[in-house]
Amino acid sequence: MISDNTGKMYELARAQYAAMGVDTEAAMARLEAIPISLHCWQGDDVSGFESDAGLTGGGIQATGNYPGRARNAEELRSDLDKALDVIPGKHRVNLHAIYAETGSRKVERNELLPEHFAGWIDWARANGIGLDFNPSFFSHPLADAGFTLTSLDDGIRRFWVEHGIACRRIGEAMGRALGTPCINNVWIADGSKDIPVDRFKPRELLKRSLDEIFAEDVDQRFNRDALESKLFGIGSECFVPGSHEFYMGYAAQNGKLYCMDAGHYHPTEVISDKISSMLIFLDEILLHVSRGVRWDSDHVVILNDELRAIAEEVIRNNFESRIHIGLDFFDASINRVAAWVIGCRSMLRALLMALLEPTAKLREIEAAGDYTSRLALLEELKGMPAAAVWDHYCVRKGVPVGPAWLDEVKSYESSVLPARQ
Ligand code: RNT
Ligand code: ZN
Repeated sequence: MISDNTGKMYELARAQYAAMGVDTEAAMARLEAIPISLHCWQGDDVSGFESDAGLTGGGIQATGNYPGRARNAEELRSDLDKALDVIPGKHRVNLHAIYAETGSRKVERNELLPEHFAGWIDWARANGIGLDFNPSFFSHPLADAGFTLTSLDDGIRRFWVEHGIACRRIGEAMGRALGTPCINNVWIADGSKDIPVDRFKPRELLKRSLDEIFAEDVDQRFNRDALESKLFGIGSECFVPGSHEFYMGYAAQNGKLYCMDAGHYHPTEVISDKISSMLIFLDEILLHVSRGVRWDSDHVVILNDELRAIAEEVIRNNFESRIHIGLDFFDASINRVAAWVIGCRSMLRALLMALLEPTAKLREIEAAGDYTSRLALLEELKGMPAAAVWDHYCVRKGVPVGPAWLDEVKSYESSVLPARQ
């Protein structure tokens, strides 16, 4: 019944877009080819499986106590399966080192091996999805002092360098096993709460540590290194060595990917405006699409102006092959499976809306200096029936239309989550 209506609505929408020079079929075909990397850590509040302590330090925090947090890899994979079930298209999953499966044995982070991710790799292969990865430089006694790759203690710094090296080998194994490069993202929480005297030394150390990590030969076809900058964190308000300028310079000089997290800049700065600058100097970048509310709060991504602007930059410039899109938020106050679905479906809708824009025509108008028409058309476009195309896309992809996905997630919640007390 619903799909009958979506079919009719789609035909009307298709004609309306065609009259504007937009091919809705081509838009859906392009959307289908864009994977979104779903961050596993939304499923368990960034706890990981190493200990019961959960997220400690790192300057980040998941707030809320909604029941049903995944407590182990099977639960987390089952939750991810549910989310992926109601998201149209083929996507990816982004893991952190703290999601290793080491059985009953404690394995130090500098000793982690690909075999500790065999369960994840098998699962990804069975589902036909790619994996991305992140070394975990937080929630660990050797990170408690607030410095890892920038530690003045050479033993501590060495431990974390070894962790970085171990994780690149894991990323390479994932990429090789799954036939799609693993984007391996380094983010450290290092920094200081109050005003430091020496801002130079930690940055020298960070460069040295990264050089040591990347000196190891790892196959670029299977593992790509990314570096994520940050402005501040909880407890590192005054100084973060891994700043925007630091990693931008490092990435440009060393041919690495730069990772832009939407919450990691000054409050009025937006990553949508940075993409075109980055891709003048770098081959590829990684996005951590997030939603900061007043600060880097990691709220669930929604279809707001900045999300649309990010999608427009990707689509208008045909940057799909150079931009890896990952999500990064963690909200423990709502159903965690629903959080993934809301964020991912919003990201896809933003991309589809960008794909439904008559970009060539808008470019012509702009080049001719007709800014009146540009503004008028951009506003009129907001009233076009993109929702009808989205619903139809969902039907074609065999996922629930509109809010119907929520019923599925709710029934999963009532049948599966109560056992997790
Ligand atoms: C933290 C960074 C980082 C983390 C994850 C868990 O501010 O955004 O990407 O969210 O690595
Ligand atoms: Zn991030």
